[in-house]
Amino acid sequence: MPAVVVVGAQWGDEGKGKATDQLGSRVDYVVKFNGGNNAGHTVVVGDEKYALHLLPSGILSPGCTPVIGNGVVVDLEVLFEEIDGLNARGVDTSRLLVSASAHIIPPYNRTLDKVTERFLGKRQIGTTGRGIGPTYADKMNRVGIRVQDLFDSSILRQKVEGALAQKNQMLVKVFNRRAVDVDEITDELLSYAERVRPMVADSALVLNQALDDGRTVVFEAGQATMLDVDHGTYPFVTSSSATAAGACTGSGVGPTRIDRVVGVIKAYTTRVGEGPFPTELDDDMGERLRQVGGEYGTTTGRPRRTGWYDAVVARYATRINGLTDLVLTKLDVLTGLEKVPVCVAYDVDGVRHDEMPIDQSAFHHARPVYAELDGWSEDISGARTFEDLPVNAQRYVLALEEMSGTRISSIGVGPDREATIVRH
Ligand code: 2SA
Ligand code: GDP
Ligand code: MG
Repeated sequence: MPAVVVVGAQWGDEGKGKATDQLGSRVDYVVKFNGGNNAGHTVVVGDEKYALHLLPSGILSPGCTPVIGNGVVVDLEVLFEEIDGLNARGVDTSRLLVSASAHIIPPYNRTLDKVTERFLGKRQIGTTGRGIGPTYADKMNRVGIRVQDLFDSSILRQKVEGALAQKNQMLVKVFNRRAVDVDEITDELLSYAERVRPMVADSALVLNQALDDGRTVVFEAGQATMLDVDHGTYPFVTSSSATAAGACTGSGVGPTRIDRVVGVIKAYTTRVGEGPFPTELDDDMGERLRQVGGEYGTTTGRPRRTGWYDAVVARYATRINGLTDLVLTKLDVLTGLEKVPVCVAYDVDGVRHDEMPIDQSAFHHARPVYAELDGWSEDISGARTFEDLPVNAQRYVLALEEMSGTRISSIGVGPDREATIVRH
């Protein structure tokens, strides 16, 4: 399995961190290709729990080289906080590579993210407030600042000045804020230059050469299919390409080199932030899933919205990403339920839709059509083979596989690395 892309098949927090970490010992490079420190990946190793935001999950596997690709937006303060935090816990981060072309999240974009949300009022997105949207907007608007700009102070100053020419107008006139000082920002960014310099690489070259040499590379997505800027529930999305194709643009590795695309999917569904969510449960059952599943944001601590498994979303994710495998997670969270509803189609104003409606308004009106599957009461956290699962849990997995259109190659039955059933 030389080049494997790992993506979220729902609205994020499916357990991508654990899925990537599990491939760990067999992997030479783990590449983060989109997003920034809006991500939160929890990896549990024995008694130790790690919450990673900006760093790829491969950082925890000795011998694996973690790479921050060109498609990522980097908050330098957070980068070093995270590195220092891991070093203090004895994790070696010295192999980390950072693309020279990755964009930097300047401090003013954190401010703009938060004030824009406030300004949107009822139409707010529910962002993580980390400056992600404004930084990708700068990239597309060609006023972004890249890692390589840190090594030429006069170019850096010019770029900061260029970006602030527009932003200061907005901050002062629209948001009633103080103008940001060009020199202050330039000096702050320059203060990270020497520390970041040894990590900076032509990561596309490194990764392509690694694949030429037969090495294994995992491309780890942040966020998920339904949060992708093109294919998600726009405008309630993040600002990057979180689907499999993003692995190519965000790393500089061509699509012909990708061998497998793994979609990570929960046995139910969660979403953080605003936006449509057809199977959402606003009742005690929703609260039960939140409590048993520990559904609170890894980055912001926000309670996640919860609901049943949505096979329409699963089929959509299969199609958009060209999935070869699904990793089903958190099956253990459903233990103890008598019946488990699964959404098989939508009813949109009296019309049945077996596939995702083409327009957002219809999706906002979509009401789930449920199939009720039988639940199980036995503790499954110790199951390590498919046959160890109670028969109704087996049937649940097989039904999801059938409805979703991709083979389920592994099943998570607990947060630990070991709490996994590998089928293929
Ligand atoms: P942003 O900050 O611009 O990317 O926000 C835009 C939308 O994307 C959603 N988003 C996420 N959804 C789930 N998990 C994410 N990461 C953290 C986690 C979230 C947290 O792992 O728990 O801690 O709150 C993530 N990052 C972005 C976000 O909710 C907006 O809907
Ligand atoms: P990511 O953003 O996709 O990496 O997911 P998060 O780390 O934000 O959220 C997933 C949460 O589920 C984490 O707390 C994981 O430790 C936990 N987790 C992952 N797989 C399983 C599983 O199979 N069972 C249970 N109970 N928890 C899991
Ligand atoms: Mg997460």
